[in-house]
Amino acid sequence: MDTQYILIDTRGDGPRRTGLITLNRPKQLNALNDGLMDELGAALKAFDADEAIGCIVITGSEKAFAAGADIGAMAQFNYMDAYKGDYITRNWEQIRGVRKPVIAAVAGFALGGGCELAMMCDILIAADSAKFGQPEIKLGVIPGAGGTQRLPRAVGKAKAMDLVLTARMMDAAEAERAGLVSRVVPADRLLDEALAAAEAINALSGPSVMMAKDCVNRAFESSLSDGVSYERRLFHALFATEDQKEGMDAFVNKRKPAFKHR
Ligand code: CO8
Repeated sequence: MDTQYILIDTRGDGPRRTGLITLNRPKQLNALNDGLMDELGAALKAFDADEAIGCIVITGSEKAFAAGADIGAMAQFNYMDAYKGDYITRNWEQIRGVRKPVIAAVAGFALGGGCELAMMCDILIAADSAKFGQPEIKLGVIPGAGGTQRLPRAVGKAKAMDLVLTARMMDAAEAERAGLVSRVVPADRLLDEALAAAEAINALSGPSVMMAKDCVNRAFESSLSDGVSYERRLFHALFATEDQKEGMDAFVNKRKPAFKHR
């Protein structure tokens, strides 16, 4: 796939590899324009469909994961431009359809749509240089790709209101304390840590990984009893897989499992 705004690569040498997507508009701090979002959507779809890929990592540059949607591209929009979604607002929810785990490896600015993109990922690993924020209010708008919904679910109402209403940035340590990110690592270790997490997931059973992701996401969409019941159904379903036989037999016989991802 020819790309202008992202770099696409694969990493790892096991039977399942990691799909690596690097946002690459460095001069604009990876501001998210239509071209970038189209390429990102297509790359995610291709990796999700590729049997040889177990996990996907999205990263940016040292200075910015992404400093938000492209403000220049939006500046002259009228209501119908925004509402019809032909530009800038299209393609933003592609990532939600990805069934394999997606890890965001965030260094530098993750602002506005950049923070929203990171929050759409399944695991968020931050460099100690990372800065998160939803500064849209300073532009006379509000977050438009889930920031007002995913941020309070991640950090609670108090901090979400603080960030969304004052537009202040939160550093990596505060983001970790608040529960927005799962780990903070030195900036020069960021990609290695994210790829190591991806490798660990690649070695596991594909069906159980996809169903685990599905179940955790369900926790945000359902009542506790519905979520637990959904989890129970998928737990039962995994007993129909070859990998469950292999995983449990390997444990009982004290050997390493060789998952077939079926
Ligand atoms: N859009 C376009 N260009 C940008 C953006 C952006 N979001 N952010 C930075 N740039 C450009 C700057 O214009 C500048 O370009 P140039 O060199 O040509 O002047 C270049 O990147 C470098 O930026 P700065 O010189 O400003 O660098 P600083 O280190 O001084 O500051 C900041 C870095 C603090 C990140 C600053 O650039 C900034 O505040 N950026 C804007 C952050 C922002 O407001 N983000 C929110 C955007 S709105 C949004 O994301 C809504 C998402 C809704 C999606 C809805 C989908 C359905």
